[in-house]
Amino acid sequence: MKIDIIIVYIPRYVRGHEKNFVPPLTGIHLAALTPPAHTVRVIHQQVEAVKLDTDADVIALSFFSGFAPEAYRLAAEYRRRGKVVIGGGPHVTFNAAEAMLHCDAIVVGETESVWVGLLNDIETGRLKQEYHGGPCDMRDLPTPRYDLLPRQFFITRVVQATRGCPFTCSFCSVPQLNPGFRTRLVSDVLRDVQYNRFRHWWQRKIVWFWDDNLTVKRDYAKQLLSALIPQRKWWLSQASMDIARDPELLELMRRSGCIGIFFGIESFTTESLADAHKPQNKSAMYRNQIRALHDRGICVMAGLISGFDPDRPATIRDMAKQLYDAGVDVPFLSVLTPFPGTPVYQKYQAAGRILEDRGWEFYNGYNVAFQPKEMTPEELLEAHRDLWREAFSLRYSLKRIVRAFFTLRWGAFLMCAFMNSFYCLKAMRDNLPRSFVKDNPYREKQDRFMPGWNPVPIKTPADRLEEMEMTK
Ligand code: B12
Ligand code: SF4
Repeated sequence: MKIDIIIVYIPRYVRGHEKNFVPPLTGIHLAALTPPAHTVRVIHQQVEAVKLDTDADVIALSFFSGFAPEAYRLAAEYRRRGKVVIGGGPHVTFNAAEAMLHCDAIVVGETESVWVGLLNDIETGRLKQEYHGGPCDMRDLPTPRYDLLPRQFFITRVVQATRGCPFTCSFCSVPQLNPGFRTRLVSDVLRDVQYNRFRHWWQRKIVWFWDDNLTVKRDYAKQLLSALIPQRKWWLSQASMDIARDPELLELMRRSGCIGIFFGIESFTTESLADAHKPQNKSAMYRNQIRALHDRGICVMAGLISGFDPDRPATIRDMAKQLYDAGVDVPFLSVLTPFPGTPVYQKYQAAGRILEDRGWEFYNGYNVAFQPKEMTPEELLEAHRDLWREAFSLRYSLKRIVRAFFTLRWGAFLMCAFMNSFYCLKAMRDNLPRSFVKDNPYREKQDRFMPGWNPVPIKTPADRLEEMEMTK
């Protein structure tokens, strides 16, 4: 059987990406789980056009919520061409009834336990509409099919060592999506780390752990990092800020080649951190916590979210300076999004604060899909765009690069310089995050670069409900 795995994507910037940095792990992992009797291809819509006329028998679509409209458009096209369409991923997991309207079958949850059975069911004509995959025990997971990655991605070795996170941040679906905290055998992780058939030296050198929170179990993390030392790699991952209090772990991170850690800082105000259910973050400590990583030459990437209940336009705009002063090397700036499966979704749903006239395309991390407390949705969007422009202005980007030159180790500096230049170039070219509201202040610019671009009629939650009623 021929299977096309498509990682669905809608450009999140008005002019798309100048450079495609890191690939998703999902497609090449699913491909590795697929028995060799099948022919499998992985298509990343972020970098390559999706062919509707394909010789594949099965189309597997993986998508985040913001890309659901495009996924459903593709599903309809493929089903019209007689293909079997399977859906999976975070959006499908929390919107099973909706996804089943568009796909022949869906997988809710983690796929490892059901994927091979599902493919057998297709072959024997017994495909069910819904499969439920429980949390995988992470034993014997194969090395991802790196050989199937397209050339366009700059970094290629993405690895997962653990799944899950014990925290319960209000905006995050990980605790529901990947319950518990599970680890792979260190020897299995090393096998992926040792895969070296990549084209460029930096692709062989860099390991990007796509974990939710790599350092949760300290014993495990220390064992893994000790095993990494002789591999002489440069690695990056996500972790919580409490690692700054563990000098033994920090030292192992340095020795094993850590060049970057992503912290979910989220906000600088105590009230907003409380609203985010993130009491473990204390803004008064950010500077020292970040310094603990800088002392080991490690680049600090940080996620900041605009739109918590106590936020106001001025507190959002202030973050450009605050994040620089705190020592952040590379900021990632999102708008609070009530993704299904998160506590914030339930809260806004119950309070009638989800904006019912906004479709899933608003759920891409850069748009407003809810009624903020202290401002209008338009004010939130505008404050975010101002923050984005200011944080990635030439002045701040250069300041961060210069500071990194004097603080970070070589690999970490390169990473910091590359990522800041990437975003600064976007800001200089006015390549802003896309906005979908019809009267958005950036519409004119957006339309100039992507004339008439709108792959599907925008569907609202009310339309979706109606659709479901009709098919009952
Ligand atoms: C790594 C990661 C990233 C990376 C890589 C992105 C990418 N495209 O893969 C980066 C940092 C770039 C990123 C960015 C974003 N991310 Co992210 N990310 C993750 C993270 C931590 C791990 C995903 C992963 O690789 N898992 C390992 C692989 C092997 O498994 P998997 O993808 O989970 O898939 C499993 C199942 O879902 C299933 N499955 C998945 N697809 C399919 C398809 C089929 C057909 C089948 C059968 C099964 C199946 O099988 C897999 C194995 O069990 C998750 C959290 C999480 N725990 O999932 C968030 C997560 C996926 N991200 C999320 C979000 C919101 C974003 C951003 C929008 C954030 C932002 N504000 O900008 C951006 C979007 C960027 C983009 N390119 O689209 C949300 C998605 C929520 C949603 N409902 O859509 C998550 C769940 C975190 C959260 N906040 O709740 N992200
Ligand atoms: S945002 Fe990070 S720390 Fe919070 S629950 Fe999600 S993965 Fe864990």
